[in-house]
Amino acid sequence: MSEHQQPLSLLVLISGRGSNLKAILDAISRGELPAVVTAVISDRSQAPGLEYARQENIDTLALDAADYPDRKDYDRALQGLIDRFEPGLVVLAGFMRILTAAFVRHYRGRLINIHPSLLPELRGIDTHQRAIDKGVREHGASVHFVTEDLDSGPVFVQLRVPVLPDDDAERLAARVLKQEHRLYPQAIRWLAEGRVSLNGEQLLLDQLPMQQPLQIDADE
Ligand code: NHR
Ligand code: GAR
Repeated sequence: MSEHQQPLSLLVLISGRGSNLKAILDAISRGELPAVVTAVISDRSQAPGLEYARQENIDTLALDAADYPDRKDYDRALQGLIDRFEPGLVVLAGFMRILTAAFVRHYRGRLINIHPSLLPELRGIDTHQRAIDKGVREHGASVHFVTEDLDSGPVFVQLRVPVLPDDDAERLAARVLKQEHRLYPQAIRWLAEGRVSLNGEQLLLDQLPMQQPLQIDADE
């Protein structure tokens, strides 16, 4: 990053543990990511990741779906909260709620997700068990811009891990998660540096059309 560049302001949405949030904060602390987390919002008030963010003196908010009649109202309220912080990028990190089309359109090009599979394989939830059931030899994680169609927005970076003969879903999930913690900060770094962007339907890498997702190597 150049000395003069503004850090990218991130608003992180979580539902649970928040280990990807922690990986992002750690990368920022180490000086590896020119960004700042301005707030963390969860759809579950008991999410452990919220407690962690509070300890780090980050603004936290919980927005309970039970308080809203439907998804549209919920997402409108969520959008209102998010926009108060004027984030440069909205980051889904283990966020487990499907978002409405209007919400997703509002943040087009500045809303990303990390998904635990090699997209377009295994969209949706429970990906690790499904990878094992299918008998695939490779699995991994993908970072994509979020669009209306679930887990179908443009993928700009992926990381592969092997599926080993003795794996159960838990072991495989742990192997993938460890690599997600390298993948997500790196992916956000490319956005923060302006190297990767979305122009209409087209992904750009250094202002040129990107033909296929970047690949990061697993470190073990
Ligand atoms: N919203 C849109 N419009 N598009 C995407 O690509 C989205 C999205 C919201 C979340 C993350 C995604 C993932 O990485 C994500 C991508 C939740 C579900 C789901 O089925 C599916 C995919 C993802 C997140 N949620 C159920 C729901 O009814 C609830 C499941 C649960 O609570 O266990 O919202 O996998
Ligand atoms: C991560 O594996 C993430 O890829 C996945 O949930 C986990 C969240 O962990 N996301 C989804 O499945 C989205 N539907 P974390 O809360 O410790 O970051």
